[in-house]
Amino acid sequence: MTTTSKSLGRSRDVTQPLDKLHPNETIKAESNLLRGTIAQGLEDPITGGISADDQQLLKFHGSYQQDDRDLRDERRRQKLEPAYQFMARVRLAGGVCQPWQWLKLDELACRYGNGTLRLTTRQTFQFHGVIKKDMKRTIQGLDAALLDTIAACGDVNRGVMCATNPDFSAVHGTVYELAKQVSDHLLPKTRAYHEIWLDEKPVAGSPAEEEPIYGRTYLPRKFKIAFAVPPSNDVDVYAHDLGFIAIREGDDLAGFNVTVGGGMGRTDNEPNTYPRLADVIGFCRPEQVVEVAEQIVGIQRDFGDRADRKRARFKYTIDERGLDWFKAELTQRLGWSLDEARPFRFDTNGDRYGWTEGLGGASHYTLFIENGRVQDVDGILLMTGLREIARVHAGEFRLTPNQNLIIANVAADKRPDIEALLKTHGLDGTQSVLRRAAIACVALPTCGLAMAESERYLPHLITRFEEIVAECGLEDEPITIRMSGCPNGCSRPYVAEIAFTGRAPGKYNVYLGGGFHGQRLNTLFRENIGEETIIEELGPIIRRYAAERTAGERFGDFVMRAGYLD
Ligand code: SRM
Ligand code: SF4
Repeated sequence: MTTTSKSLGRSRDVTQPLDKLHPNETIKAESNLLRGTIAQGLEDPITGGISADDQQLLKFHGSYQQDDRDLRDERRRQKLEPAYQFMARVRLAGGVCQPWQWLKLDELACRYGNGTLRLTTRQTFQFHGVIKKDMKRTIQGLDAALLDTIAACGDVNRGVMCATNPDFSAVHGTVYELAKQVSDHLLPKTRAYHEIWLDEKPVAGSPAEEEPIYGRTYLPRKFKIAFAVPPSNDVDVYAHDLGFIAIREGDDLAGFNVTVGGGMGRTDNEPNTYPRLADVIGFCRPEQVVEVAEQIVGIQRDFGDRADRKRARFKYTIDERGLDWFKAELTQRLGWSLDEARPFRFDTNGDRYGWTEGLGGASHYTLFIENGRVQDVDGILLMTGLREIARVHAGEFRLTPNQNLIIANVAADKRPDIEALLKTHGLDGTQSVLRRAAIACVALPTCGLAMAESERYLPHLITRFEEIVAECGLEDEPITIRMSGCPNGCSRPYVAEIAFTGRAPGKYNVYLGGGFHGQRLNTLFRENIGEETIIEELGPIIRRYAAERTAGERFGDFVMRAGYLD
């Protein structure tokens, strides 16, 4: 069997025998453009799950079948099938949503999910714990809020990220519009989503459906795009398959430096999988962005590894064939060359908290949300407080790549109301600088790939580190700490100054020395260690940093200079 795909303005045939490729290629090719038997599986009352093939296709619809891992052993003992449930991820370019949409998301999470909303490291919402019979209602509820989950997961371009703080510069709005345009342009064209979830009926006699950008086997693997606006690298632009770094000329947007080949995922003990920082390959003008994105996606579609999914990300296509090959291929497809990359400077990949003054008299409040989980717990009434804020807020909400939330464009006359609501619900922010610079992936109990806790454990570990930094006077020093429950790196740990990746329950690999603004990968420091050893190993390094750092020296830079990683 062969697959055919076309790209804008030209057509390219890819001839690959499916039996030599990863089985997922056959599932995609034979899915009738992502329909499979998902619709039938949703109707099947015998099981709370769907078939294995449909689980692969479901990802393209923005959802994963999961099971509650806290209940796994007990259910097995009782000879019951696992407690199947679904995660649904909203596609939200640049992380912007309106207060009325927030209210709808909140309502859906309470009615069909586990009563929490999860803000992700790619600026969107996830629902957890939706059972099969409620999946359709959840997606229809999103549709009513003008939201969807199309291509939020799967082997396609995912939701496009965009620098968050709207007050950084006048160009921010233009960059956000471009991010949205790229996100929309690269959406799959199949009507499968509308038919399965929204009951759209296929129109009799309409021409055969096509996927003009992807072809019917889509991409070899997921593909991720981010837009950064210096000096903030909040999107961690070097961690994405494709990145655009805004370059300003005065108050105007001149264009973008283009970055390619970033990615975090790795597998322990498989050295041919590794995190990679993206390379800056040149500069394009704003009106060229969509074309550049489409052609780069086309290169990955045609040359990415479709046999070995562990090597199927774009970063490996680039390393296999070389950056020079890639640039020549891109130039040939574009019919023109990128210009020389232009100078730029990042200073952080973190968020600024509290109130900031925006352009045109509006202000913005960046609210810390520990590990992105919106819920009411221990006197911090995030879920309730944000619901109340959404009821009075006239601006918009912006989700940050650090799993936080900006209550954006607050008009001067509304600010006292928002301030009062933040206070009454315990959201006016007293966390340490260290805690605010930390992020953790979801991991247990929902993530099927987690080897150790992350979201549920990092807050406790941070408390241990808070004691150390307080003791040596580093309370005001933001050291980036990121934890992932497995080496896949959903919290982008490999660019953190201190990172933990799960190896087994209670055991982590420890990485040190990432660049403060995401510009340098960290290095493995210790393997498979538990909490007490972590504290014993890292405590003295932090104390020495407090005593010996030079002016302005970041923790990651110090660790390198002091020779801990030699
Ligand atoms: Fe991720 C798989 C959660 C951002 C790299 N990621 C998963 C799954 C779907 C587990 C699975 O495949 O069964 C996780 C669902 C857990 C759950 O219960 O919700 C999951 N990833 C997340 C989120 C929710 C983490 C978070 O705490 O915010 C993030 C959702 C982002 C979004 O809104 O789209 C999330 N994942 C990332 C990032 C960060 C980024 O993109 O900026 C990465 C590293 C960058 C990259 O892709 O290289 C990332 N996730 C992975 C990988 C490793 C991919 C690889 O190249 O090897 C996997 C595993 C896979 O794809 O096989 C994965
Ligand atoms: Fe799951 Fe691993 Fe991603 Fe954490 S890093 S959410 S454990 S896949």
